[in-house]
Amino acid sequence: MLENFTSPFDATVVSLISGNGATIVGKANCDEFGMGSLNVHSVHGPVVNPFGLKSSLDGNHPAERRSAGGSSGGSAAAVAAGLCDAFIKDSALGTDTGGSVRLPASYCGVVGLKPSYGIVSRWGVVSFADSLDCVGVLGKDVSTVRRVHNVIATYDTKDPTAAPPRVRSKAAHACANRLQEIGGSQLTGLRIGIPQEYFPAELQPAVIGSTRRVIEQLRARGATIVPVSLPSTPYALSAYYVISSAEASSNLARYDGIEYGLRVEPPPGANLTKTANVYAHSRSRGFGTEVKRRILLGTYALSADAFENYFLQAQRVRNLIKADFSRAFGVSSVLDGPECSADQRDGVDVILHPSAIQTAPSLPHSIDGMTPGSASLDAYVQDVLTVPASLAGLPALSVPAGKGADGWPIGNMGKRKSTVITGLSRFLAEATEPDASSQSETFAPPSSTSQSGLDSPQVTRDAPKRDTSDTRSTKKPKLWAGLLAEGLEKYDATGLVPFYTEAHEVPEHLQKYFSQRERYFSMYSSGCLLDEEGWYSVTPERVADQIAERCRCDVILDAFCGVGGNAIAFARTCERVIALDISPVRLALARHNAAIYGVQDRIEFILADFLSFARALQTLPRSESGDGQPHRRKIDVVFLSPPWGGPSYISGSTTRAEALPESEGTSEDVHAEFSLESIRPIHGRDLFNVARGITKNVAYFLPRNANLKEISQLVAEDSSDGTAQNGSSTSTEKIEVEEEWMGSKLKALTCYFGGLVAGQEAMFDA
Ligand code: MGP
Ligand code: SAH
Repeated sequence: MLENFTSPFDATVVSLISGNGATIVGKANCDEFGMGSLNVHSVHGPVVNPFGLKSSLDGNHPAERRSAGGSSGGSAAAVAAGLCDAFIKDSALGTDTGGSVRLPASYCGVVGLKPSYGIVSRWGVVSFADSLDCVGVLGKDVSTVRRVHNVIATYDTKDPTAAPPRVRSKAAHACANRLQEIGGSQLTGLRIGIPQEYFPAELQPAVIGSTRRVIEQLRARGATIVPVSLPSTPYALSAYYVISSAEASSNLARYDGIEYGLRVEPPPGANLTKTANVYAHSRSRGFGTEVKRRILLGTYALSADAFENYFLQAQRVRNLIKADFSRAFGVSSVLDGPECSADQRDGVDVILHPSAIQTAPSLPHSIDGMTPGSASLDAYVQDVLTVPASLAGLPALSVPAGKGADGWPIGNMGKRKSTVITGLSRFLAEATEPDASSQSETFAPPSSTSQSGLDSPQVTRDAPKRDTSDTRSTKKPKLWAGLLAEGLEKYDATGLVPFYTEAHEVPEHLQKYFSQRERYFSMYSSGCLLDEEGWYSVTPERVADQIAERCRCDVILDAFCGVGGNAIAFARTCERVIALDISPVRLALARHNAAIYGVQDRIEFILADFLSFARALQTLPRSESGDGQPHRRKIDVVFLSPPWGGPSYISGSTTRAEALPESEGTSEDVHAEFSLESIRPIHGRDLFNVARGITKNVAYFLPRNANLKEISQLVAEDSSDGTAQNGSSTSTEKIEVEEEWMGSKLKALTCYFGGLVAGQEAMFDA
């Protein structure tokens, strides 16, 4: 799809390393769109693990073609082969969605780091699964990886999922304090957890042996080895493939052959009035088999029939996995938890386990010759030990840990509770020094061992417990107790996000919103659910009611549904609400919240990008042609409440001077003004024009510090009817700006256009 495409700009990570003196020596081979565990899904062919070639150089071994691991296999192979020796010698970047840096590191005998989610900017990185993708580092040794990591782990305002500076410094402090407690080169005080679930039957015996050696060395240096249990681990792989494929199916929708990438013209005579016909040819030819497989899997998981059983279930598993880690660490991740959720003294500092179930597998002679189903399943199983850290957003590092029975490298992995890797890397590097005394190759997993002197894990969990008693004679137990009343199960999103009832359960940065919960949803205590973005962007109920009153009509399009604050209010004043959002989780939360208000049946919740939706709408004929073909649905009002670029919107837009060249830019107020330029996903002015292409009746929810001059220019610049007026304010159309106050506090502005403005009612049906 992107074979002949050259990006017109560099990703932030590339600019950062170049700016710090690096020379980019080349782009490495990888699985197409990062999808694969063996690096065999690439137009350039598979990556061959250099270890097999190196060991043949002594003349005693034949060259062996084994996998370098995937998807960032090219980067790992390049480091292992010593091809990257500029800048910081022997390092390369890769991307890790479910193990794509750690697995190749393990197979190639190098160090691979997946930083915490959000620590390294994803801006400019081709997206696979937004909630999991991380840029990682591969290097010959731990100190190299640390140096590169320190250069690229920088806050980037261009990445909306970047961990904010507040979270970074909190993590750094927590880590520094803990390291001070441990102190010195001895590891006295360091608590290392060994998770019993990470020793599955498929693990090669030599991998167990090597892990055991590492554990013994760490213990000899004073570390305390603690068996831990992460009971949801067996469900992680399935949840990972559902979530990552669902996100991929949505992300890869952008490759339609229209704007960039491969374009294959439809054959002569094809019905071009159907947009899908136009896209299908490019997508069928441009994507490889594995990518298509995942798009189909993901699209299915998001379809109405499968959404509940697959997508929502996978999200619940993800939360259970995060909770497992929080319990083992005795503290929640700084990325999403309150200060401390369990007894920290019982928690471990790091968790250690093998990186992969085996040494590098042999490369298949031909990918096409593999049985499609079994081949991909075999490949998917390779990720079994790496995906939990991805689902939980935790940092994880794979370091070489000796050789397997076949003489090939083994990796061991550590996960850390904090977002900073200093310390852990040192411990692991020291622990895996080559003078390791060899030990027996048999190892009983800690949970069942008495020889190792480890106690059985004492881990409790408050997640739903499975009833193991014989239930045949009794009524089937209810497995899931949701927040919604009986009969509404299909709308129930319980478990997707926590339902907070007490302030102490709420992460610090959400406290201010939690204290206003009944303003957002007066029925909050009946079980309303909000995720992080939902908390800081939901429209307070009374404000939403006021807007809904002004927007009374037959059909309203709520282009940015979020957790449903406005959609629920519109359902009370409009016949029909079409609610869009690109986040399946928020859409599920909105539907759940609507069910609490009893209005879920008046709202059509559609997982869609507003821009694509609007584009698709334009291509349909206005009225029914009688031949059963879809036609353009009449939409009376479009409501826009787009993302304002995060909770820091109030500090204004630094680029405002550019946005309005005629402004003086001197007074303090000017600096605090919010420019439409900061609206996501596109410039607020362009977003407005897209909405006006659907109807003139637009309500636009904007920050209280929005620049009024820019807003007034919207109608003058409106090019939706093809009569752009180049900013000359000749338009006679009026705009009404409503201030949304709550008590003595101005919360936001709603700007009304077209027939929604008093005195312009005639425009409503125009
Ligand atoms: P706020 O200023 O972040 O919160 O947002 P708060 O606590 O009400 O204000 P404070 O100054 O008293 O601390 C005010 C309101 O703006 C919120 O209640 C939301 O309705 C809305 N809002 C905030 N953000 C960041 C967004 C956003 O990104 N998109 C949309 N559509 N609305 C937002
Ligand atoms: N009015 C909503 C809040 C909207 S917040 C409420 O009261 O709950 C903005 C929402 O826009 C987020 O949920 C985000 O996922 C969604 N979004 C971002 N880009 C989008 C796009 N291109 N199309 C549709 N929705 C989008």
